[in-house]
Parts: sequence; structure tokens; C-alpha cells
Amino acid sequence: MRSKALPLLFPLFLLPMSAFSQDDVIYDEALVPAYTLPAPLLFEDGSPVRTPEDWRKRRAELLDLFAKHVYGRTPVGRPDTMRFEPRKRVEGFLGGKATLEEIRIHFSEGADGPFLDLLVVKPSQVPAGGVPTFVGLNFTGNHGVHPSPEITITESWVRARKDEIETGQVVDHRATEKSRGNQASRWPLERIVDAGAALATFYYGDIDPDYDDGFENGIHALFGKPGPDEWGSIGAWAWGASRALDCLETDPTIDKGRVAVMGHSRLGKTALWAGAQDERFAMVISNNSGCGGAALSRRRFGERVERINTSFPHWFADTFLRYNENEAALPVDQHQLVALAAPRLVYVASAVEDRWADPKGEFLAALHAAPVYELLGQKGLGTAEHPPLDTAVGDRVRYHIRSGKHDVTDYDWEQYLKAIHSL
Ligand code: GTR
Repeated sequence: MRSKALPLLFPLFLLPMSAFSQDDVIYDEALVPAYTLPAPLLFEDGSPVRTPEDWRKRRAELLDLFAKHVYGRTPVGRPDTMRFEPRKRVEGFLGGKATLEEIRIHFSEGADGPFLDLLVVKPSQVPAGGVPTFVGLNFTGNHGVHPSPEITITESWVRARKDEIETGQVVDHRATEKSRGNQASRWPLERIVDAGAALATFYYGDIDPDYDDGFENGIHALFGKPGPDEWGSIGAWAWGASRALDCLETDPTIDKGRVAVMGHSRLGKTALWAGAQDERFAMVISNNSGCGGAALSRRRFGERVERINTSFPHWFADTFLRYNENEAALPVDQHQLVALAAPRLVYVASAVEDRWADPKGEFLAALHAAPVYELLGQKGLGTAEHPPLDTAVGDRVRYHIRSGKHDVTDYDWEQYLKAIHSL
């Protein structure tokens, strides 16, 4: 199918750009500016992308544009010095139905360099061919995904929210026993294992602690301070997801053809960028990823480019700053990031109360990624209408908007489990 620039006719309320300041958050569709999305199926020179072979070239062009202008280039692949150190194995986990493994992925030769601690929980009974597996990035440490004392508490620096300090879950940026299971509602291990799938999760701060320190620590310190168009934290976390997959590839009980990358919010942005770059991921899940994730930047609804670059200067490449209050100049928009998952399954999930993340913008990105899927002989969303609440739609591009707030819930997991089993 041929595509051309997509003129989208949204209510035109033309305010001069300078009238927007960081404090003028748009929560009213009438204030969304008119915009034209860059076409996924047009090369930068304006010529059409007509065949799957053309798409491979266009894909490379788009990856390069996202690297240069948004997330920064990833300067290293899999390091030669990387090694996997099994540290723990527990049979009969979760009342006998699961096996727990902890593996430390070292990125440099000595034991002092940066590492990633991977927690793998899989069903005790593994069919021939292995289990489908979610690589999920977590916010508080692997011990946060379940209260079991079998899970090792992270040694890494952790962020400290006020409530985590007050309840003694975090002391001096180190996690304590009290933080066990503090993210458990987002990681229904029993449900995942009962559905015959595995979870491989790691703490994103192992790769890069989530604060703006001029890239003195984490993986950036090992590979050198990034240049203005090199990886920020999202790029680094995405790289970590690929290294987790390197490790899983050595495990015969994992079905290599059915590994999904999954993240919520800033880690949903990360999952999209990881899946865009690393085609070994058979499925890409963006849970409430918002600005810099699945939401279209040009809509400027909820969080927008200037705000995210100001609040989190370390997440993106410095080059992304050029687009503060200047989204129309971006050579890409986020539907093209979603399209970079094609022809693999991509799942974009929104929550109705999560207006900061612009659920409609997330839906439209999924919708406008579909032409690429169709070119590759796959079905996209199957509807141009934003679906009703709690109704999953789509085929290789899936979407739902669930009731409730910015979070990961059982409803979301139910859909992700169905999706991974459809592969
Ligand atoms: C918010 C940020 C969002 C989202 C979220 C999260 O403060 O504005 O872009 O990433 O954090 O990751 O929880």
C-alpha cells in the first residue's frame, strides 16, 4: 500500500507557538494544534516505499532518525567482555509451580564493573520448544515484583519516593526488606506462570540510575560519556533489555521465537525503543508510555517535549532539546516508532485517567503505524475508531484503553498473555 503525508484534521485553534509555556498543559482536544504527521512509507527524499524490501531500507532510515533526534545513538552492541554468572536457582517456587533463577550479567571482565541482575521465573513444567517469555523492566528492584524472601534485594542505588522513605522501604537510596513486593500488583507472577509463560525482569537502575548526573555512572561510565546525539538513559535501558535477551538465548527452556519486551511509563518508552532496534523481540509492549513513547509528539496533549526534556534531561539525546515547543520540526513522530516493530506484534495500552500520557495520541500512533503492517502483509488495528473502554482491538497492532489510572493491572496482563500466546 502506498502512503503519503497524512494530513490530520483536528480542530484548528491556532495559537502562536510562543503562547504555550510549560505550564499550559493541553487537556482539551480543541487546543490540540493542527499537524501533519511524517509518513512512515515515504523515504526522506520523498519517494514511496512500495515493497517489503523498500521497507527494510526505510526502516534503517527511521532508526537512524530516531537515534539522531530523539533517543541518541547506541554506541556499543554486545560487549566481548560480557558474561553470565548464575547465582541462584530455586525449584518449587510459588508453591511448587515455578522455578526461580537469578543470573548476574557482567558487562566487563572484573567483578567491579557494572552488572545487571536478571530474575527469571518460569513454570516448573516446560514444554518442548520452551516457554514464551516477557522481558520486563522494573522500577524498584527485582525483589519489588513479589514479596517472596527468595528474591535477592537489589544492591543498586534506588530512587526514593517520599512514601518509600517514610515507610522505611528505602534508606539512603538502598532498598530494605520492607520494600519486598512493593510493585507486586504490576507483576502477577502466578497468573503469568499459570498461563504457561515466564517473566525475566531486571531493575532499570542496574543499567543507569535514573537521575541526571552527567552520565558519570551506570553503563555510560563504562563506555564513555555520551556525545550530544548519543544514548541517554532510555537508550541505555533499552540496550539492557537486549543484553537480558542475550542471556535468555542461552537457556533452552525459553522459546526464542516468543520473547516480548514490556515496560510501563518511562519503561514503556524504553520497551518501544528496544523493540524497534532489536528484532529478536517477537512482541513489543508499551504500557501507558506517553510522551516520548507511543503518544504523538505533535499533538502536544498532556506531557510534551519541552516538559519531559526539562523534568528528565537525562532520558533522551541532547539533540531532542531542539524540539522543545517545536514538535513540528521533528523529522519523525511516534507512530513511526510503533511501526518499527513491524511485522512483529506491537501492543499499545492506555488508561483512561492517564491523560498526562495522552491516550488518544497513543491510539493514533498505533493506527498510523498500520500501513507499514499492511505493506508487510499483516493486519493492523482493524478500526479507525478509538475503542470503548476495556475492549482490546487489533491483530498484529493491538490497542486497549482500560478503566483507571496510570498503572499496570491484571486487565493489562490478561491481554498481554493472550497476545504472546497468539504468536
Ligand atoms: C512521569 C513522566 C512520564 C512517565 C512517568 C513514569 O513523571 O512525566 O513521562 O514516564 O513519569 O515513568 O512513571
